[in-house]
Amino acid sequence: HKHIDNATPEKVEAALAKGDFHAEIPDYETLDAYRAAGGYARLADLRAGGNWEEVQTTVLASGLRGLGGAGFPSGRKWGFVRANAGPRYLAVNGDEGEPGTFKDRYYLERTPHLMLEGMLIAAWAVEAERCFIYMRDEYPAVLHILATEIAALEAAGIVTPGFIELRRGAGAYICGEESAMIESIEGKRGIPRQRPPYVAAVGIFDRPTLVHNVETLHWIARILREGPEILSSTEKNGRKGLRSYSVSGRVAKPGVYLLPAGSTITDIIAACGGMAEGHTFKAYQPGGPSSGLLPASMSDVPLDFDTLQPHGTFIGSAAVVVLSDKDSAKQAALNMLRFFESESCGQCTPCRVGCEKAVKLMQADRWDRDLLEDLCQVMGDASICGLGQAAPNPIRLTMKHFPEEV
Ligand code: L3W
Ligand code: SF4
Repeated sequence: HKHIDNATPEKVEAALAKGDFHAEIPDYETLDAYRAAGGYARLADLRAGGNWEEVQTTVLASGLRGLGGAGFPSGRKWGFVRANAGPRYLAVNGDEGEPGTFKDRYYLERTPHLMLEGMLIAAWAVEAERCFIYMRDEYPAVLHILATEIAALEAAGIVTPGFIELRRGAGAYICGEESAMIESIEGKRGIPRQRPPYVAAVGIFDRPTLVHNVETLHWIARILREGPEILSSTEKNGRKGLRSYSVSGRVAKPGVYLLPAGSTITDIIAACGGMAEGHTFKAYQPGGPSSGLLPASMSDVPLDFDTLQPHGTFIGSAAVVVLSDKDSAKQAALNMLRFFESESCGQCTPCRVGCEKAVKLMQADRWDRDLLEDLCQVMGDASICGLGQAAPNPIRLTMKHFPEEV
């Protein structure tokens, strides 16, 4: 980890020019090491005569759901894509732009071939003709690792040259939204499309496209190697499976923690070695700024898909940020809306104008709660994509749980 901290693109370019790039990249499992441990054997078996529906049944049995934020049952997407005539494409969403989310980077910097084998298995399952990996440009070490390992896969004859195409994002949060990502892959400005049609029917260059998040593919490879039980056998607080929480903020040891999916914030803080010295737990963001803030008093809620809906929020990509008595919930919520204002693609009025208005209203000493609620209603109801639809969450939850601050 220490090798890539603070690694800016300039720093990496300079290191590349000097020929000492290796100082910047972490030790990771190369193709040789991965194959020596049995990697790509499952892919070879499937290509030699596997049944895609059996593979789909295994993935569904694990309970795996999309780990980019929405939690759509992963195996079901394969059927939607296959229902449309080829040629079909596959896209890996590696844009990981949600503030506080760094699990995809964590896995790619350690075991990139789990994602790559998962991708090739999914590509086999839907008979995709090409795979596009859309990778966040702010992850130069990951880009280097992927470029190197894709070349190694080609040299080993596991994929034909050109079958996998590595594309760099240019730093827009909205390009992590799947249809904006597809626009960007096509070489256009990344703005979300209206749905339906879903990308499973009309995706890259209007072809049926399977879109999976990096971590989803990582688990597909593991499920097929180790069995669906690696996810389905863990149970906690009535929830099944595992969740990779990206934890930051006022904890002793921030990082990625793989814990039971039914974990509460109490469990997560404990896994991080407790609160940072001198800080008292006050509030937490359960899943990115789109999920807003919950108070410390709600520390017994399992942080999983579906469990947060009754509380007006969601787990998203499990980006947990812990706030302490030294932090202001009001300032944190304002910061979240500033982020949305800056990252709104501007295509629809409720989001473009709504985020800007919300920031102005939230800068007041006392919030105009009625007006903000009105604005939240319009943004939630009438925005085209998840950015504008979820932007009201930090406003509403802060008014509900921290009324004394606003
Ligand atoms: C075929 C249908 N396909 C749904 C597919 C759809 C997509 C997936 C989920 O948002 C969440 C959001 C953000 N036929 C289908 C179908 N699909 N119905 O299923 O779709 P959807 O629309 O529920 O969600 P989404 O647009 O993928 C993702 C939240 O995540 N979020 C997360 C950000 C995470 C990052 C990151 O860094 N990893 O940026 C941010 O807010 O609010 O709820 O594939 O096509 N009938
Ligand atoms: Fe763009 Fe915001 Fe509309 Fe999404 S909700 S399409 S980000 S303007």
